[in-house]
Amino acid sequence: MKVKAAVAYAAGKPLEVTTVDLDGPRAGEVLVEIKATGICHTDEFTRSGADPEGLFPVIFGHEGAGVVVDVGPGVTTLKKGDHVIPLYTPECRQCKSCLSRKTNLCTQIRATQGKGVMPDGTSRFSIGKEMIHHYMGCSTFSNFTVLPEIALAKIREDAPFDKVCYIGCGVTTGIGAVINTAKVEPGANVVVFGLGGIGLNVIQGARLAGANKIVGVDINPGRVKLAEAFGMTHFVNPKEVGGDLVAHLVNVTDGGADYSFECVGNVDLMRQALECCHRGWGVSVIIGVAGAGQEIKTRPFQLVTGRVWKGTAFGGARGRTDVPKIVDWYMDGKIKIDELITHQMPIERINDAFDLMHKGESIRSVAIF
Ligand code: NAD
Ligand code: AHE
Ligand code: ZN
Repeated sequence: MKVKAAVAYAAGKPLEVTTVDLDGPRAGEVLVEIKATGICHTDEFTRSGADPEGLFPVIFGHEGAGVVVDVGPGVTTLKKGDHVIPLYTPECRQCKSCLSRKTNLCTQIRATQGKGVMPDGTSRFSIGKEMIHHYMGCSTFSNFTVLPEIALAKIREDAPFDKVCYIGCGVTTGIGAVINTAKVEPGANVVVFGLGGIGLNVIQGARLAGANKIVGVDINPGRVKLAEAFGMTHFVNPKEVGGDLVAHLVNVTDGGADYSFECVGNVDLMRQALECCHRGWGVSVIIGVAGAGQEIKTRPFQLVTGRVWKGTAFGGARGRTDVPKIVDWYMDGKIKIDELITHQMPIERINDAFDLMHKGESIRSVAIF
């Protein structure tokens, strides 16, 4: 079938909205009509050329919501008409990782996903004779896409696509990092580096967990009002701190953060996030994705003296199990999403979303088909 998609032909170039050929679903696969998609900083990370796994030409997007329109042979858990959220972290419930109960990082299709193809090694997208890569197994910047059955969470039908698409990455990543990865307890002091689409969800997760001080760190003071509405109790702008930022944060948190979260993708901030943690027990969680070749460093003494460095992907969430519950939380008013979706545009104007991100004007942009 012919579909409408935003294609990235080369790193660093704007996307081009054009007509693409899409093959139907094969065994174990599902054809989904995407109704709305968020634009996450990770899309920009790969578009920019910083992603060592980046492949072109490609259809980006991994934060979508839509409706099942067809299923391939052998699909048993989904049917035409089901409402779904695509999962870049699938949940097969059979691989070593899923069965371990120690991680959400299902390994069933990770290798082919990283190569921009479906599990059988081929792409469903093409333009004429040219193959177009899938992205993170999702490619939600297309009005129709094909995914493996294990990479789709079935959600309730009254949930608005243009809001719950954000649960496909940012909401789940931020809240999940607090609840699943850090396991923040009531009364904890928390520091959040980066108050964008992920960091504000970390703040909302920390508030849900009953944290005491929730300290936000960002160089954009325009983030303060919204962050406070989401639960931030103290704001620190590194540009305004005279002297050492780590010492300042240790002071604000009465001896160091019980938990810190890096939500920017900057390796220098990752170090500061670890080092502002409390001696003996502070846990720092890396969420931000850093570019090819970059490395983190600290004095081993920081770990010898009890600080713990962790990371999280998709907030440690098991997508098919957890995503429908997070949709319920939103529908029941337990978590907020609408306020974070600052911009909406038709897919034809998707490049505006990247411009708004660069200018620091948006939290989340959502493109509508
Ligand atoms: P965003 O662009 O919405 O937000 C980034 C924020 O960081 C902005 O508010 C910006 O002002 C702030 N910032 C930039 N430089 C800073 C600095 N030096 N000090 C303090 N603040 C600074 O991005 P996002 O969508 O929230 O994504 C954040 C990061 O999380 C990205 O690296 C993204 O790739 C990553 N991410 C990871 C996962 C995961 O599963 N691990 C999931 C989603 C996103
Ligand atoms: N391709 C990058 C890694 C990017 C990365 O870490 N992605 C996160 C999700 S970010 C969502 O916005 C993730 O899920 N990682 C686990 C995985 O298996 O990719 C690189 O450095 O190669
Ligand atoms: Zn993302």
